[in-house]
Amino acid sequence: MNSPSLDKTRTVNGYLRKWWKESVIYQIYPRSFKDSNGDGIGDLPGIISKLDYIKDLGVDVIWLSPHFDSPNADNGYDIRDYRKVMTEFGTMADFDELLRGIKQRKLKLILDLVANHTSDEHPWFVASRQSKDNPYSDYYIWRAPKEGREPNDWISLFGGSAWKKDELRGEFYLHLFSEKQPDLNWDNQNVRSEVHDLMKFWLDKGIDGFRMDVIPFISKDQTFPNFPKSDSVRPEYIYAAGPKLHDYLQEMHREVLSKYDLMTVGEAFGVTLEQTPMLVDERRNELDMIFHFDLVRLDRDGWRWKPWTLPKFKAICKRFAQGLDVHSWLTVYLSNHDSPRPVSHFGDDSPEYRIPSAKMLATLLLTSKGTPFIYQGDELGMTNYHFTGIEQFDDIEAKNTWKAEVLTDRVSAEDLLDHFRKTSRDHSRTPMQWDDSPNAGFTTADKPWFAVNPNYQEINAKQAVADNNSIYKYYQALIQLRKNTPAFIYGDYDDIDPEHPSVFSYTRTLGSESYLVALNFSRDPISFPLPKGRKARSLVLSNTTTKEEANTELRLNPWDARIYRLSN
Ligand code: ISL
Ligand code: CA
Repeated sequence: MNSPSLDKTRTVNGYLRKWWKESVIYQIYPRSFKDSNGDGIGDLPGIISKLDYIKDLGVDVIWLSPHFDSPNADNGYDIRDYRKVMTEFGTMADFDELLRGIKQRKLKLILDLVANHTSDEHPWFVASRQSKDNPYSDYYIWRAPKEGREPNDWISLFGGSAWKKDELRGEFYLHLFSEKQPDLNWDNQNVRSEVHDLMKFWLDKGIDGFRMDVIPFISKDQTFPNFPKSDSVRPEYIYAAGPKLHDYLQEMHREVLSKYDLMTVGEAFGVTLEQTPMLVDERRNELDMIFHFDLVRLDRDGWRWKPWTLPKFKAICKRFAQGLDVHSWLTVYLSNHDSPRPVSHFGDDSPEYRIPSAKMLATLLLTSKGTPFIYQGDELGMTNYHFTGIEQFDDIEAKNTWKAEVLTDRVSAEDLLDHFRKTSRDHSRTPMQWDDSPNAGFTTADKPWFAVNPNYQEINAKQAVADNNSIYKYYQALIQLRKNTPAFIYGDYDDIDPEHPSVFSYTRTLGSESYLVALNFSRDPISFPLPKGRKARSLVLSNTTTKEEANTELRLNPWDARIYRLSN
């Protein structure tokens, strides 16, 4: 923490100080980050070559999406060998050099623990399906057919049934994701010990923690009742409410997490705000923080897109910023490798407003309450990709949904494509745009593994780093401001005008320090009255050249973002 006012204190505003509460985290999806050997696929040496770029942005921690050996049915979220680097990404020596480079730059590294399931090519599953009485038979969840059918009506989050009949073993196995991602049986103590051991393998190399993939799903009610009749409950809320989740996380804390100075963030698809303290209250010794999905999926109904409003967006932000006590910490994110690009999702990716709206969203991300996560390329204002046909998609979720919905004539191809154009995970997986050379400098190969967004000529890191008015430079300024302003980290949050249809304005207050953030989520110029008795004094930062020192009202330009220091 750079701020001198915090140097010596152990608690701030009632919160215990922790390095991960004061950090800004940058997520790398290695497949799409940087290719170093011309095979069209991102790799670890490619990341090493860009560590200075990451360091210069001002972030503190890198979250690396899975780099482990995988057949890539789900781009690495289907692990075949937890102790081997995926061949396309390089070698263990490359990993060791990456970690050295990260440490040398005083950065930290967290890895992606995918332990709810493995690849079906993992040796454990290969053995498990051989018979019902070998040491690995119960590493996964097998059930006999029920009247010749699947054991219950659970569905895969990638479409279709969550049960697959294995002809060799003659039973069904559970897969909450693709058939190539069989769920591990966490009720089996041997499975839990195996996971603890693989965690220690990487922790003993010196990594600084884990992002834990769908960790709330690891415990299942193994009587496997059908879904509750009311079809209003989405499957992820059932899957995230297993009976022994907290036992297993507390055991993991005892056996592994408590032995290292690390941070953990659970991907909590299907966990509500009300359930959050059960997972992250520091007195429970489970996880440090979790990712919620309420905000990034406020416009989603399963794979379908639905309209959203800013008051709804703000209500979610307020609920989370005010809904936890000092013993629970939050994350803040607008995107990751599973979501569309923020400037296309929540901003305005038109040529005229892409830059101000991307900066406006960055202002929200970096002045909100909770540890901010930046996804690779968002610091450049990278946009969604203009998909025109299903053959352009790579994501197994898109392909499986297409099979389950279009090939069964339940939905028209055009209808599904309309939704995918707004919601697909593939939007965030187009290669990082480094410069205006062929394939955006991502690879020297003629054909990268996935299409490069053709707008790389004007949207790329080389241009951004050289342009003082770039989104990248604005992210740098915001990150520095956040680090030097404890009020943005530990300060109280208050929404100034929850019902305003286009302006999002809130204060962050810590003791006598109070800041007002005003964000115009529209193309309309708006006069925004300040709250009675509050005067916006000095303008600290803005995404435009305005110098407006406001007293009673702000005249906001389209997609304007302003940060003012308030005087009480
Ligand atoms: O699209 C989704 C569900 O329909 C996503 O929200 C995502 O699948 C879910 O949040 C779980 O994501 C994690 O686990 C998946 C993997 O495909 C995602 O990339 C990962 O982030 C299975 O490992
Ligand atoms: Ca490569």
